[in-house]
This record gives sequence, C-alpha cells and structure tokens, in this order.
Amino acid sequence: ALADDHHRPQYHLSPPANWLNDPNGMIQWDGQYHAFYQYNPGGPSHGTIHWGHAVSDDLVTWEDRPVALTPSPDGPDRHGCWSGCAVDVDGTPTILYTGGRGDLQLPCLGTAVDDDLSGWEKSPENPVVDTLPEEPPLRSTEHWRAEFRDHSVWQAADGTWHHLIGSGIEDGGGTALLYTSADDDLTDWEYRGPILVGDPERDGAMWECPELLDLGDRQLLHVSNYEEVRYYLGTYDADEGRFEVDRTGLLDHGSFYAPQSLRDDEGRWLTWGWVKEERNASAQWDAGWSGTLSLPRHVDLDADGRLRQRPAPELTALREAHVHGETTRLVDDQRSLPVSGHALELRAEIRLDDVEEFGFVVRESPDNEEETLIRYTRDSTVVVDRAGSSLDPRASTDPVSMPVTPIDDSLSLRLFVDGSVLELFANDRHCLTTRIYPTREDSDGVSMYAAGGTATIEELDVWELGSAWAE
Ligand code: DQQ
Repeated sequence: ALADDHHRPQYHLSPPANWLNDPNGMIQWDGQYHAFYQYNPGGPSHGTIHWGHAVSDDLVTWEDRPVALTPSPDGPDRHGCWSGCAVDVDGTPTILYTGGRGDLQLPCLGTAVDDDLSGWEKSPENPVVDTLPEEPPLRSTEHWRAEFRDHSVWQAADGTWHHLIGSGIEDGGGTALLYTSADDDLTDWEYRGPILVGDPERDGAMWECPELLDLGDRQLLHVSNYEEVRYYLGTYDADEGRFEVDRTGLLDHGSFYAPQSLRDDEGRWLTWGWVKEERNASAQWDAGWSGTLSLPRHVDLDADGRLRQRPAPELTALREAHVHGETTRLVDDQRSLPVSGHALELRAEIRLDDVEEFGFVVRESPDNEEETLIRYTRDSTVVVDRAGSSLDPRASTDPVSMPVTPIDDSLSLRLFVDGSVLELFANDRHCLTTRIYPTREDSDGVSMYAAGGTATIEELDVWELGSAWAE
C-alpha cells in the first residue's frame, strides 16, 4: 500500500497515487499557495493528462485537492491539458495551458470558478491562438505538426501582456516564441517571434516550459530541453521582444525538469521542478505512483549578480529531532553520526584543508550493503555515487555529478533526504536532485568521511524532518 511505501516522500509534494509530471499554474491566491501539476489519474505513467491540485497556507504543509482541470471530450484539449501557467488578470485568476488535439498543440485559456481555484471555466474562444507561426519554420515530429507548447505569461511595465511558448526551429535550436496582447482578456495575441534561439548542440533542439522571471537587475530565462534545465541570465528588452544573454548554466544537475515559479506577496520568486523517477516503468507500476515535485527554491541574485538558489526558509518548520556537531577535524577517517532516518536535513560547512576527498554517506545500512555517497573531490566536483544505493536492479545506479567551486576553500552543503528523493544545495548556488531506492528498512544511517588528508567540519546540524501532509 502507498502508506507503507518507504520510497514515498513525506515532505515533497507528491500525487495521491498515479502519475505526476510538470508543476503548473503555481500561484499564491487569497493567502494560499496553489500547486497544480500534470497528472494522469489513470495510472503511474504519462497518459491523458489532467491538472492535479494541492494547496498550502505556509509552503510546508500541503493538502491534496480534487483534479482541477480535465480534457473536454469535444474540446481543443481533448487529448490532454498540458503545461501552463496561472496569472492574476486584474483580480481574476487565469490559466493558459496547452490543449492537445490530434497532431496540434494550441494554447487554451481558463478562468477560476471560485477563490479555492477548484476548477477553471474554459474560454469559448479556445484555442486562443489557432494558427501556427510560419516564420521561422518550426520543428515538426512524427506526432506533431509543430512543437508548440507550454506557457509563461506576465504583464510588462507598460501594461502589455507578454506570453512565451516553447518550440524549436526546423534544423535549428530550441526557442521561446513571444506573443503579446494589449487586452486584459488574454484571448487576442499578436505573434512577435523568437526572443532567443539556442545553440542546438549545447542548448538542445526543442525548448519545453520556457519561463521568464524578473530578478530586478536582470532577467532569468530558463528552458527544459528534454535533458536538462538550462538558464540564461541577461536582459529582456520588452519593446523589442529580445533576450540578451550574459551568463548561462544549469538550474540543477540531476533529475529536475520543467520547473515553474510564482512570485509571492513578499516579491520572492519560488521555483518547483518535477523530480522524475530513476527506476524503470515496471517498478513505477508496482509502486502505483510516479514523480514528485522538488522543494520550493527561493531564486534570486547575489551581490555579484550571480544566480542564487536556496530552499525556502519556511521549510525549517519541518525540523524535529536535532543533532548538532562540534567543530571536528577529520583525518583519513569515517565517522557515523548519531542520527538516522528516511527523512532528514543535513547542513554542513566544511573547510577542505588538504583533503583529497570528503563526503557524507546517507541511507547507509549497518553492514554497508546499501549506501549512497555524496563525494566532494579535489577536481571541484560533487558526485552522488549511487553504485550501492539500492539492491533493486530496477533502480538506476549511475553517478550524478556537478561542478562546485569552493569559496575560500570552504563548502557549504544543504542536503535533503526524503524516502527516495535526495536534494542537494551547494554554496547556495549549485543544485543536484536525484533519486535513490534503498530496499532495506535499516538503510537509514548517516556518516561522514575524509580521505587523503584533513577536512574540518566547522558546522554540522542534522534534523529529522516531519510530514508535509495535513492530518
Ligand atoms: N510535459 C508536458 C508538456 C511539456 C512537457 C506534457 C515537459 O506540456 O512540454 O505533460 O515535461
């Protein structure tokens, strides 16, 4: 049963059962945070997609709600209500999402039926864009006349609505196409063209779920290119409809995809991603559920104008039993920590001294038959080594790594373990989310080690974390 499934996260937002993919329509409304998500009520695999729904007062505790959006059998969304966003249009919560019908994917609009956002009334004008752009020629596939989906909508300073749709250029790179509208009913869109075209080699040939966030001095555009989530920091010229890139990087180095954000009433940008499974389809069917959302991340710029990503501070409310470690010098040694569990947060500040390799071990069985290593190596790489994470051959054992530059030879780590989810934040900047599926109940130990020299653990705190689900 799902209740006894120790791979189920307890504080990550997960579907009640069945399939979840992208977060959608993230919005704070009437004092509550609403998370919608791509949901297949028919089973734990992608299928006829609806929008699932969950609500929170505090970003920590969530309540599951009934499905909020369903394909209309005769509508332009008959084959699926795919990804989209929610915006406040002069007091009316409004969604723009992709309706799938045959080989077409076109934008559809809905307005909230109540302040609980429990359902959406679909516009009689749907689809609100009914012809595909001719220029540039868009990528087509075996299934799609043109790849043309996913929506990010915001109001520019002059009151104009801007709307991005993900696509790719035939024989070219991924792109985000701009539409604008002067009208508040968001049904009348003028096509403006690509705001940016990626390099097909580096950035992918198709961009899903483009999203543009205004971070003040700069704007952040991120896109999901089937493999990874690439971000571009730069300047969006709202008049020209062009994005000028200063820097690029990855939002996350692991299993984190199609993120979506909301700007809350404090002006913060909070971002959630879809955390995919890393076990095969038959294991997902046996489990009866698939996919979870990441923790909410507060995304902003640091003093040097670089992208910062930190877990939302509200999450500290999940903390229960706590262990605090005194400053420790570790010299070629491994030490167990007096803490265990399947739902933990670990926070550490490490001075790297002359160590060759330093790491933490989590979900460790007493005999080390199962263990997951988080290894920092001197080539400035953090690797999540999953070779021993699970005895189940259906789970991926591939290592996942990311480059991390120590600051003044120090490393700050925040690590969240939750059932089968592992989320790692390094130096408030680099993120790696992945999945591990230990099979043994007693694979719950935590230790740390240093190899080939000395590392000083200057700060160490570990908490057991509580549940996100309202009783
Ligand atoms: N998932 C949705 C699409 C989107 C993709 C379909 C990204 O709208 O492009 O479920 O994961």
